[in-house]
Parts: sequence; C-alpha cells; structure tokens
Amino acid sequence: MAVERTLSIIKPDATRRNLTGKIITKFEEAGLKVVASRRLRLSQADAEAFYGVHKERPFFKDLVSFMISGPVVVQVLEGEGAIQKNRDVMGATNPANAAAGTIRKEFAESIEANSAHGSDAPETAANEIKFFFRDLDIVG
Ligand code: IDP
Ligand code: MG
Repeated sequence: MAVERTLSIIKPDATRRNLTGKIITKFEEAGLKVVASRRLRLSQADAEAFYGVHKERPFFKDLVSFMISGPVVVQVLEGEGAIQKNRDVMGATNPANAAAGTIRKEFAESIEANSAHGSDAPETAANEIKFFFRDLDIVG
C-alpha cells in the first residue's frame, strides 16, 4: 500500500463544540499524520465550489449554509492508504449507520452536521488539497 495524502475538514459542528483535538487524536491513533493544517471560515462561494459535485442534490443549499456557519479546520493527512483510512476513521455519512469508535458515531450531530469531511478517491484528494494548500504549506 502506497503512502498517500488526503484532505480532511473538521466541520463547524465540531469546532463549535471544541472537538478539534479529539478528532485529530482519532487520525493520529490510526497512523495518519497531520502534514498541513489551517483554521479558516469558508465563504459562500468557497463552500459552493468545494461541494460543486453535489450542486443538484436536494441538501446542497443547507449543506453550504452549514459549512459557512462557523470555522473549519482543513488538514492534509498523510499515511499508508490515507484516503481509505481517513474514510474508515470517519465512518458512514449518516452517524446512525457509522461503526462504533468512528468520528461520526462518537461526535456527529446529524447526517448533515457530521463533524468531518474526507476525500473519496486519489483524484479528488489531489484536487481538494490544491483547493486549500500550496505545495510549500505541506511538510511531511
Ligand atoms: P461524505 O461526506 O461521507 O463523502 P457525501 O455523500 O459526499 O458524504 O455528502 C457530502 C456531505 O453532504 C455529507 O458529509 C453531509 O454533510 C452532507 N449530506 C450528505 N447526504 C445528506 C443528506 O441526505 N441530508 C443532509 N446532508 C447530507
Ligand atoms: Mg463525499
């Protein structure tokens, strides 16, 4: 399994409840390393662009409103099979279906306010990392 990089976002429901450290600990305990990190507030245009793939979905407007409702922490995670590993640590989109011990099972408030985002494939990971970070900002 190759060393990969993936994009993680700690979402506004989690920053609001001061859960940043607890979520990062889950990544680190799974062997993922934080190689870039920034706390920021997304603009509406940023959130619409980032989630552009979902623009036809019924939940798109609410999702954008939620994602701009407070600060987020965007991070690049690095490790063996990091893309799938991050998805495994996050758990299913709907916390009701998420496995025990996952971020979404332990922390998510709802299917929308589900505490974390993770890239879903190598191409999206590369594009999502570029959306937030320059190469110089990433130190492995
Ligand atoms: P993922 O984050 O697990 O990859 P996606 O299907 O890519 O899930 O959806 C992106 C985000 O949109 C989810 O993390 C969640 O915040 C929100 N979302 C997905 N499905 C629903 C829904 O049915 N209702 C409300 N929000 C949703
Ligand atoms: Mg997704």
